[in-house]
Amino acid sequence: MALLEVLQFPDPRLRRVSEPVTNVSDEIRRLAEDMLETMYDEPGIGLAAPQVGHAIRLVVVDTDWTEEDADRKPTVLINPEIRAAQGKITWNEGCLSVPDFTADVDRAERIELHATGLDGEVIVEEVDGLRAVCFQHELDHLDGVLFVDRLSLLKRNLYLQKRKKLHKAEDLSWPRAGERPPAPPVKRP
Ligand code: K1U
Ligand code: ZN
Repeated sequence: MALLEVLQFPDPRLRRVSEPVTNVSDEIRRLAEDMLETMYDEPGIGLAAPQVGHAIRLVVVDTDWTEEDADRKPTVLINPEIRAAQGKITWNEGCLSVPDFTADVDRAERIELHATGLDGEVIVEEVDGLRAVCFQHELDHLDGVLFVDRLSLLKRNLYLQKRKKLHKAEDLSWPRAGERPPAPPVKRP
């Protein structure tokens, strides 16, 4: 098993629409295992394949686990689809690809999700609350949608400004300890 790099906004690979999985190969099984390891390590309650650079419709979730509770109930979803949705819920969401930012997002309160499991079994889940929110967040990733896209323009701009400030602060502290300072500019004759 291996820890994978989680792509960060604004990486354009997060914006691709993912392709369905047509064959559950050993490679897909290994990727699902690595995604689960990465999700628990980050830590997170979900992870979609595009977040680790694979434009395929594969998602892992575990909405029950906590860092103190070793009891893990991972779910691997291949080609997941939301077949029914009801109600409205507002949830304060985060995203492993959008660090240092959370915001309230409106989602369907209750959904019916259909998918295939790693052994080819049909998965049908009728869920609400955090699990319903997490499924909708992860399925958005498969269509290149991030939770910041679901915010008002005002809130999204607040995030972009915060991000700019953070990056400026990082730039000012460069070069970091141990790093070589930049070469002086080349003088023209
Ligand atoms: O897809 C992702 O980026 C993962 C994301 C999923 C998610 C969180 C909240 C609402 C909807 C979807 C995360 O897991 S962010 C981290 C997080 O919420 C969390 C981490 C550890 C314990 C509990 C929650
Ligand atoms: Zn996310």
